[in-house]
Amino acid sequence: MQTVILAAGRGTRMRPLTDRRPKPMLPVVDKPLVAHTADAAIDAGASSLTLVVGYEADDVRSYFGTERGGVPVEFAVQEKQRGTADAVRAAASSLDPEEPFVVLNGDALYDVPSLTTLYDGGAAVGSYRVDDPRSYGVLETDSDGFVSGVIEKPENPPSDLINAGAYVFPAEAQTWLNVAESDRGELELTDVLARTCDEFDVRGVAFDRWLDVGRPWELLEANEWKLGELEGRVDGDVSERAELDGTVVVEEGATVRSGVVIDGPVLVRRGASVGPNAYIRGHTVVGEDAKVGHAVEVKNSVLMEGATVGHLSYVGDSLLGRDVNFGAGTKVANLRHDGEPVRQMLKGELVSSGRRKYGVILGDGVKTGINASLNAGVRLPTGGTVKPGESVLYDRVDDAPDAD
Ligand code: TTP
Repeated sequence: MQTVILAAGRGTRMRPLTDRRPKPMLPVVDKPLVAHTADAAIDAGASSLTLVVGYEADDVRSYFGTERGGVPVEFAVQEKQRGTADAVRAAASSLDPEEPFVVLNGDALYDVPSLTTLYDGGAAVGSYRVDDPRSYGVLETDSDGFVSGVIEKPENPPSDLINAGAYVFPAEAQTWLNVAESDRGELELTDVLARTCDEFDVRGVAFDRWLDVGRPWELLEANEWKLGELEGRVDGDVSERAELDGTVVVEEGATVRSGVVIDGPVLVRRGASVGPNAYIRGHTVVGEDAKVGHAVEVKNSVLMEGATVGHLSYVGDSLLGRDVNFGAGTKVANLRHDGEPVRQMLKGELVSSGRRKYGVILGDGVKTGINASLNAGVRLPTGGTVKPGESVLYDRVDDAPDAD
């Protein structure tokens, strides 16, 4: 089925990681987030892909080109983020008007068997079961078990199934995309869904596994999910005096030196170097050309391309942007003394990450001086610096709207 993937988001909640790349291009294990969406769609039965791009569109275009997994890929530009219905409208000219179509959010991970069930049939909406659905769009069903609508942030939720941003629309819906602006000033795809529910039987397909990747800790979760699916292999150069346990992938062109201990699942990408005498554990990605040096411990973290943690440092539960450089002895805190979930600033508010262990989120090119210490939940802006011996207790990213 022809498939539209929405990837025009700015990803403001992912700041500072999205300062220089769109959220769908953030790395999840060995490929960008949106490539996982696209590949799941292809496995589930997509016959063509139209990616709706906007912010930093060229990044997405150059990654995908014109074909993926035997399926043609096209791009549609949404100049301004005016809402999800507007995004699909931008893609309409590349759709066959006589055929139904699938729409997927390009910043979510979907399990393939559930997505296949979504593709195998008529109009449908994907959903996911959560304990407390009150802050989401919640699915309502009629007496025949079909979806009758989605209610946004209800005080008394009609079900525990939330809208997972995955839809099969009938061909007719291509002409229903000119919806009115919602209260929050956007053109919403859920309004198109509402009309589809009025005129068609809409299946609710509950996904076994699904993850919306909107906030930095969800990028960690996304990497945890996909690292868990890796099969171990060593194509790179690993010293016989290194110890690899659990699932470990060392890509061709990567080096693991003497005295290193790696407890998987861990991915060491091409061009990366680890050791000597380093300890990597938990769900960790050492990105392309990244370096983890002597006496460094890295736990449950993502080191993006070219990040360097040279010596005597600790990195836990953290996201390090491209070309971050740690001075010797830089330490990351990832736990509160009171054991409560670590909080992080997000669009000007302090919010709970829900994680007891959560470290730092560092923009591309951050540099720390020797013996810097970074407090749990702190974000540092792209290109930011930390003085030798400095203790960074509070967030330093500007979340003002004009920082866009
Ligand atoms: P959101 O996660 O709501 O928006 P975002 O990705 O810009 O993130 P943030 O709120 O942090 O700034 O978007 C959901 C999906 O829809 C996501 O895949 C991006 C996509 N989208 C568009 O393509 N165009 C749009 O106009 C909007 C609102 C979203």
